Amino acid sequence: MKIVTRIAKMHELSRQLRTGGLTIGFVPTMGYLHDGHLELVRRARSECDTVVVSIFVNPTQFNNREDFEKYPRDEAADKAVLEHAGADVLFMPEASEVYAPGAATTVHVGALGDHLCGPTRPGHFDGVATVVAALLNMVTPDVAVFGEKDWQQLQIVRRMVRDLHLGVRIVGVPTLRDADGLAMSSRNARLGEKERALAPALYRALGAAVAAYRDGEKRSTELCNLARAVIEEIGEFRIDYLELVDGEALAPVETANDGSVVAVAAFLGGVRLIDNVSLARPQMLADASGADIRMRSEDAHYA
Ligand code: PAJ
Repeated sequence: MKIVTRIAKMHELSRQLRTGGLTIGFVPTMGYLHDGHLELVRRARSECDTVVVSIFVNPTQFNNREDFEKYPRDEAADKAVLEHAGADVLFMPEASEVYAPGAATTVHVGALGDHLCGPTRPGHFDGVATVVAALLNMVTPDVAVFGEKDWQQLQIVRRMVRDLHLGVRIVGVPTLRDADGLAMSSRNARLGEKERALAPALYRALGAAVAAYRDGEKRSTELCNLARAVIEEIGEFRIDYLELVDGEALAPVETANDGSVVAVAAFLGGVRLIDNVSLARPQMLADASGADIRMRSEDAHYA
């Protein structure tokens, strides 16, 4: 695996690969890699001849200095894991080069940034879109792979690529979960033992909404109340939002349909966790009590 840190080198390498007739699949990350990230790497590998993974903890998408500094990092482990996963290039640009002195141009994402995580994280999605646009220009991939775990981010990236004609194909990958249903996340490492045991309630809550929708309940308020009750029963969460939204426009909907997504963000022991599930293609079956959670393999591999 090649390690590249300079942007000019990355440009040169991409040019060489393309001249050699090879396609490039790109997986942008902030490191502290887990199996969810590796699923993206596997997908990039299945789509393209070469796989570039970037690790860059992007300062402009954090809402405060402390959250940025506390973000977990483990460069040595990440390198080993990527080597093992068969990534061809690890791209780790320096913040001083990504944001050169005097850098002033940003991407503003518009209305998609106003919903869900937007109100609690002002400027976050502009920071994400700006760095993703910059990384896409550095790597110039044919395909870029993102996780559905960050549903809003995925929709925003898709829209940006379309609006700015960036000429890259965006591929979304279903959320990878631990056996108890908790969506894998670098932030899970910050949960204490007790919180870690409680955290899967988020997934059970989404499961309760999905189960009710399948049983014919279409009223958004009812579906959200059912999900909210599962989380509130635990007593340890502070819910930021729990909403049923249109899967593309991200605006709340009153009546659920197959294009709806139920999404949640909640604080648990100082850690902000997010999760979501699409009503049309739920990855799980769960009853309202959470007693019956099974991964459905045919759902786990939709395109
Ligand atoms: P990061 O949180 O490191 O996530 C990198 C990619 O991995 C994102 O596309 C995310 O959706 C995906 N991912 C995370 N957990 C996942 C899971 N459990 N299953 C499937 N995919 C998962 O998202 C970012 O970094 C940054 O915002 C970034 C796009 C790199 C821009 O800085």
